[in-house]
Amino acid sequence: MSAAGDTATAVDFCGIALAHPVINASGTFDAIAARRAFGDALIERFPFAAFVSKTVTVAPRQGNPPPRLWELPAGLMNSIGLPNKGLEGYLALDLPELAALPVPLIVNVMGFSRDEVATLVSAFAGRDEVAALELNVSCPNVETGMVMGADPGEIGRLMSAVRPLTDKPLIVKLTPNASDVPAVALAAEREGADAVSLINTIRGMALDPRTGEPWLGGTTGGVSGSAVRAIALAQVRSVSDAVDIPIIGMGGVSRGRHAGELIAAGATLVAVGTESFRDPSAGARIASELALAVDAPHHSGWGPRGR
Ligand code: RRO
Repeated sequence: MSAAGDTATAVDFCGIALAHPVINASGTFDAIAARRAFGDALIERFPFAAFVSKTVTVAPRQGNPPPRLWELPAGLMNSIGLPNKGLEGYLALDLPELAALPVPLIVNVMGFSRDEVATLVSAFAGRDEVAALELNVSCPNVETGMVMGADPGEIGRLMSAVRPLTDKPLIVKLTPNASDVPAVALAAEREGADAVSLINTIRGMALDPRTGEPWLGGTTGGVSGSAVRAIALAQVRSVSDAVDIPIIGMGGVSRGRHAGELIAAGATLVAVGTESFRDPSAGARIASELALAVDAPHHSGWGPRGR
């Protein structure tokens, strides 16, 4: 059975109709490159119910120097450093291609100040191709030095600055590198966030065995994959206890069962990240596995957490 288009798996997310609850994590699936590699087969069997694009910043960025990846026994560590064409380049070159995908488009943006985030939100506010915006708040605010997503006060001020700029759903992508993630989620909700997504990667480091120096060009990196799944589950559960807005849960999902567990912990949607690097069609498989588990007469009891 295919999950796509099956009314039993359809889900409403902030007013956006989705065929099933599985989407991609930002930056883990290059739909433009995949279209070139797989042609129309990608469009006919698109693996996700919505597409979240890689983070866009106001100015173009080269990203971090290599090496950018380090494989872990149960995951991956990245230090990609936000390479992207910048807002103008995205609007001119990427948006037309991404708008042709057969699913709603969510654009992930990051600013290094509240003004930059406001510029990005305003730029997409009137674009009909864009269904929702995801605010990546994992970077330090250049004005305060604080990581925006680590501090409830920073998030509250950010949201009150950008909320009036658009009617589109605003999703705040929470960082797990914060002492009180539910408090950050609650501050976002109070100032008008429509949803939160979590977890982003967890800060880690690897040393070059020959030199003892940091392996990654960016010194530290973000850990993802199976290694973080239990942490994601705990954080989704604690954020679900704190807020009433929908949650996109992610972190180490490679099976329908893992998606079902995040939904049981309070997520409305589940995002697949690292697993898509191994298998670009993983999203479709996970959605089908999830649908089979939920539909089975003797399923193991996963179900939404009453939201
Ligand atoms: O580009 C990156 O290095 C990156 C980003 Br913006 C992010 O949000 N999470 C991550 O693990 N890497």
